[in-house]
Amino acid sequence: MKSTLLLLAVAGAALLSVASADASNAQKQHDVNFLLWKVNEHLRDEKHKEYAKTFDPEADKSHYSDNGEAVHRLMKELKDNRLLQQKHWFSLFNDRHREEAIMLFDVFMHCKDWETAVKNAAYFRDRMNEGEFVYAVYAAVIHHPLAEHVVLPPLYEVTPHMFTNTEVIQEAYAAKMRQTPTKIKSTFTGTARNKEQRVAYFGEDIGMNTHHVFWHLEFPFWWQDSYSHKLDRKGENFYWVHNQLTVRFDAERISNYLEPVEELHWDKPIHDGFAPHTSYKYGGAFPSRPDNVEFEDVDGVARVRDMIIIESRIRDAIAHGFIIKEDGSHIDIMNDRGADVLGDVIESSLYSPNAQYYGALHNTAHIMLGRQTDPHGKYNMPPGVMEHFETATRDPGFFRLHKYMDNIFREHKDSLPSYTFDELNFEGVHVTNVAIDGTLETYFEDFEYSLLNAVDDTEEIADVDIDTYVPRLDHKDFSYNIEINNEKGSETLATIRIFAWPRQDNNGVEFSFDDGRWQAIELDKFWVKLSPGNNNIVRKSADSSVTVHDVPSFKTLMEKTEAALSSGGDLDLHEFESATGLPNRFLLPKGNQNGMEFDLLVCVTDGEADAAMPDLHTKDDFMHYGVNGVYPDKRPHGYPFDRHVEDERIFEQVTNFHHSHVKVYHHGEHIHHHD
Ligand SMILES: [Cu+2]
Repeated sequence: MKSTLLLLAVAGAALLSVASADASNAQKQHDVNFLLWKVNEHLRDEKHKEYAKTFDPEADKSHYSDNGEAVHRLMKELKDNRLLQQKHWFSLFNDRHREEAIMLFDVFMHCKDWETAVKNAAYFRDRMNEGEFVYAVYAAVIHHPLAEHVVLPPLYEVTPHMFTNTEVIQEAYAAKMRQTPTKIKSTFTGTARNKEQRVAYFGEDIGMNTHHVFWHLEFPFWWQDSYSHKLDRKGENFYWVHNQLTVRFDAERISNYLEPVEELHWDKPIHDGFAPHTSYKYGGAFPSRPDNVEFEDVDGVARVRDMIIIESRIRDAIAHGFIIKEDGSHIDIMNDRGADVLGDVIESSLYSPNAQYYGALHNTAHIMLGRQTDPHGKYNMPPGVMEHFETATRDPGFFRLHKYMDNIFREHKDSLPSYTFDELNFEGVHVTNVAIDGTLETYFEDFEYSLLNAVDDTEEIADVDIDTYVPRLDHKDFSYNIEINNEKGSETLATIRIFAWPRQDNNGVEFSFDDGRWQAIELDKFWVKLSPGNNNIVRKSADSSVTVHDVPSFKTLMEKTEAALSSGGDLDLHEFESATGLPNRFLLPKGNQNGMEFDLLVCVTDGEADAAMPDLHTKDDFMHYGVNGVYPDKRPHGYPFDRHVEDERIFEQVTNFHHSHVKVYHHGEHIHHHD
């Protein structure tokens, strides 16, 4: 989601004046499509080819808002032959790789007009590592105001190796050699002997993986405000997006009769091993890890001891209620801002007030986990799945790591005072009934995507379709039917927050309210105007503001773009502009045959007091994880269940909340819609 606010506030007059002479949406979409199409091969667009050959990035510095500083820096690295070679793996967690990718991103961000950006992209695509190039283009399209309406093609069709099993990729290469159109079945990794396989559909879902990548692109840990603006509540968003992955994964586990994830401990073995069955396009297979590996120090990264020290410094800060800044002064965290500061500290991002002291618990832990197969670099293994946002959730270790960090956040949140009746009460507003129209029912459906960009080819031979199909969790459409009585006597702006959590654990033991609420899954959040008297609000599951819809396939995107270009018509891909958010398919946890019980909480709070911007009740696609310069909801993420519940009766006493029980069914049917 690109920001218009941001465009006005930061980019200023210079940008607006060139924007009028700017390329059309269809032209921009065409350029991005072709820059990312077959990214490991040569450029295919004639104009781009010409740019790559003849453009001199430093010839006219007036096209850059920094007078060509960023491009000069990158050109110097190129001329000095310091850049990572092509046809080599790329990892964001490799400091040098990341530095190079960001240098290119920095060039894009300083291009004052679209054409200059495209010329640079074509030029550097021919000369830089492909992984770095893709990363820089994705980050720039997300953050550059000039790319506001550009839709990024599905990442699993741009770099299919990062999403697809090795066996399937090998078959794709064979199909390409034979020039035979092929549809290949993909299955999840592991076997029935491994109970973790029961939830592999979650960690290996290509849409969920894309969501994870996109979130980290919207809120990069390497972000500096000088690129354009401050990322609002970045640290708190970090906590929340991973909290939601953690609690959702546990709900999937309970759906499949598995115990919730155990948190990771540095001084205990990593119980579950992992065989990724995934390979780099260049650089061989992702390393596997056997069961019950003891953590070892990783050369050049960290000692296990360092991790424990960093953790205890963070826990100390939580116990003290303040973070110590680099200059020795204190930041109070005993308030709603606390989680934001802690998020910056724990990830850590460049927003961390003291990375020297608190380290980078999350990022370092990702690398530590990723390297346990070859901690001393004896076997020259490439980075593990944990070192890529695309692949990290495939490893059950990911969820153990995030449970561990989530518990640190909980320690902080639980140290804050509970909400009181007066804080939660919305005087004169009563939720009188909540019903579900339709049934809460999930199923698996096969989904097809193209592997064309995985295989090598030549321009002379025409493409044949090479696709794979993979089962994905989805749910039937349903609506919430909410009755609200407004006694205020005038129109009232209200926020509606919908949460659900599993009623019982995998042994059938009921969760206490306080444990249940910490596992609250955010299903939706929206603003409405309540009329005086009775209001009947019907909210569709498809409209959930925490989810996004599937982006069209790369092929469809290209066809639509070319059709718009040749007819001179408009290209409106508005609904796909932001891919940050869980796939809507994942709104409901899988549930089970008997109906898995959930507590359903509908909370209506004061919209006037909550809203960080006007007219939220007229917007339907504002939310996700919040960018646009300002996060729309002033309340903390997870409100009102983010704090320790001292006395759950309060939640039954406030009439603006509604608590009921619902069941989510899964009948095991599997819908195939390929040939
Ligand atoms: Cu993450």
